[in-house]
Amino acid sequence: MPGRRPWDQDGALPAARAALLEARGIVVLTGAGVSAESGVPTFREPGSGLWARYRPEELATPQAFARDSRLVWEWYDMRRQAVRACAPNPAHRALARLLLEREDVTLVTQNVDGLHQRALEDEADERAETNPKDARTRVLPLHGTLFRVKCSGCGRARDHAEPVDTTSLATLPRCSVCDDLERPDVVWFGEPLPAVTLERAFRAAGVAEICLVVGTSGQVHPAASVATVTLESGGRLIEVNPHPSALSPRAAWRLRGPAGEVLPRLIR
Ligand code: BV8
Ligand code: ZN
Repeated sequence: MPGRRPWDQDGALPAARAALLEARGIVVLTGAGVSAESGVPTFREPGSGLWARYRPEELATPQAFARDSRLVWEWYDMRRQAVRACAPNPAHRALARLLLEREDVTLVTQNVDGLHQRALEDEADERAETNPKDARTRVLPLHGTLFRVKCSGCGRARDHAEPVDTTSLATLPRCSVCDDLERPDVVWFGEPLPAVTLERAFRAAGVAEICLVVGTSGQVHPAASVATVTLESGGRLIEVNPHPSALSPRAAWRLRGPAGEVLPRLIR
């Protein structure tokens, strides 16, 4: 067929589109791949610089922060600056439209870049008639956000987006209440996910007829098991990913293309 995208050879896209339209209840699970076309490097595709030298599993841990807070903050400050220079891509915008148009859609993300939230504000600004307040509550950031910090001592959290001077321990952010070191308010390996957020994600997944899995290798738990909850309650998976993932074998439709191209066509 003329103009067919390489990733839509087997005609899975129209079938997946129909399933999405007919579904009562949709849960979306996204990972780093949904932000790839915004220029945010994913975890497992070798980037450049600091990232290539260290495995995220080595830096995104409480042990790494206790051992070398300066180095961990250097990695996070680099990522914050990288993300600040990025914009939501058509994949984020398509998912924001889905959230605004359907109250039975919940977006569960593993990403800490805040791009889904920015896309939702951008889409809502362009469509004055919608009420983004409700949609905002249906975006569940399982692993926290780069743009908040919390005290490693007393736990006090606050929004924080300005650059951090990571040249020495003495210039890292400190809590104004107990003076302990502040850390990025993200969930590190070995740390529990925010219980209420995770419970809401599992509840939405349990009543969803479709789980739309976008841009995740599906290797990190318990996030990846959001998809399993939908399957176990009789729902089906649609996967959008140029490559196979740990969830691919259980997907009813596999759309092997970049999210920025596929999602605007899947969610028209
Ligand atoms: C916990 C925040 C317990 C920080 C992150 C053995 C077996 C099972 C589990 C474990 C195990 N050993 C340890 C565990 C538990 C561990 C875990 O799952 N480890 C994995 C590595 C095996 N999990 C934990 O530690 C969790 N906590 O279990 O606590 C507990 C309970 C109670 C009390 C105390 C303790 C915490 C996990 C959260 C870690 N934090 N992020 C930060 O970001 O800095 S994880 C981080 O990595 C992300 O958030 C995300 O979850 C993960 C990255 O995965 P992806 O998003 O999938 O990205 P990836 O690069 O892997 O893949 C990108 C995909 O995109 C690819 O498939 C690619 O093909 C695709 N793609 C590329 N381009 C595009 C695209 N797709 C579409 N379009 C494109 N253009
Ligand atoms: Zn404190």
